[in-house]
Amino acid sequence: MAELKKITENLIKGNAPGVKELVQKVVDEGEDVEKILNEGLLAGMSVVGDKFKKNEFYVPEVLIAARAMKAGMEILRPLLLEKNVKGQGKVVLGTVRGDLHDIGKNLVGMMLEGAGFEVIDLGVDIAPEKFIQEAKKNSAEIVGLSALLTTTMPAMKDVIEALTKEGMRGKVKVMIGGAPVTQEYADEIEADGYAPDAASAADKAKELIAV
Ligand code: B1M
Repeated sequence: MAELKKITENLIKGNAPGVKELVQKVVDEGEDVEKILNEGLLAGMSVVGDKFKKNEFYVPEVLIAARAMKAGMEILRPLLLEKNVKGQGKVVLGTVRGDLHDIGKNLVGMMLEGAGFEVIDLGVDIAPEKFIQEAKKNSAEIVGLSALLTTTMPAMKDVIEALTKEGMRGKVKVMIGGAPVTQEYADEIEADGYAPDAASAADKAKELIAV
């Protein structure tokens, strides 16, 4: 659909009003909301991510694109939630201690919400005790940890160790992700799941609560 391509192009350019208008238009025309999310918005964010990696885009461009993504999501979020009337479960999500990166984590949160999860987003620079406190308070099924720095990856292990100490490892699954994080690292620290991107994070979360 030409309109979805236009959404992608406008998102890459960071044109938030344009994205909002186009998303509303395709919604009104009856396009499938998941298709708009995947083939319109997320396709754009994926290009933005690639351009980052190649140093063709810098921080301001990403932030502007993320704002355009948010503008589109404001229209899609309630529709996606409606589609998944039955809640999948609760995810306590945050960027680990010492780490202030939140663009990817926010995308993961959006995708999880889109897949029907209730997301309790704690924000950035979150201490292990806070993850535990919130997981308990909300009876969360999953704790989601994001890290973008090699120096903050060990903080993920700290959360897992703290959960073990609290006797919560059997009750709550731990999913990890972030640019430097790998499946190998997830295995090493005994996380329950790893996802390389926001779309697969939603799939992985569904998988984790199914077992
Ligand atoms: Co920072 N930064 N940064 N930065 N920054 C990186 C990560 C870096 C790779 C840049 C570089 O040197 N090339 C580098 C890390 C090097 C390393 O450790 N190996 C780096 C550094 C060094 C730093 C500082 C130390 C710089 C300094 O001050 N000297 C500093 C650290 C601050 C801190 O955290 N304590 C810093 C600061 C910043 C800004 C504040 C300027 C800004 C963050 C703004 C914000 O987030 N609000 C920033 C940014 C924007 C970046 C880059 C350019 C982009 C990160 C991003 O948002 N990517 C990044 C370079 C790069 O990646 N090319 C860089 C887009 C986003 C959609 O992708 O976050 O990977 P990503 O998320 C993906 C997946 O990883 C996955 O899904 C997401 C969507 O598909 N995912 C999960 C993420 N979390 C997940 C959780 C899951 C599952 C999947 O389950 C729960």
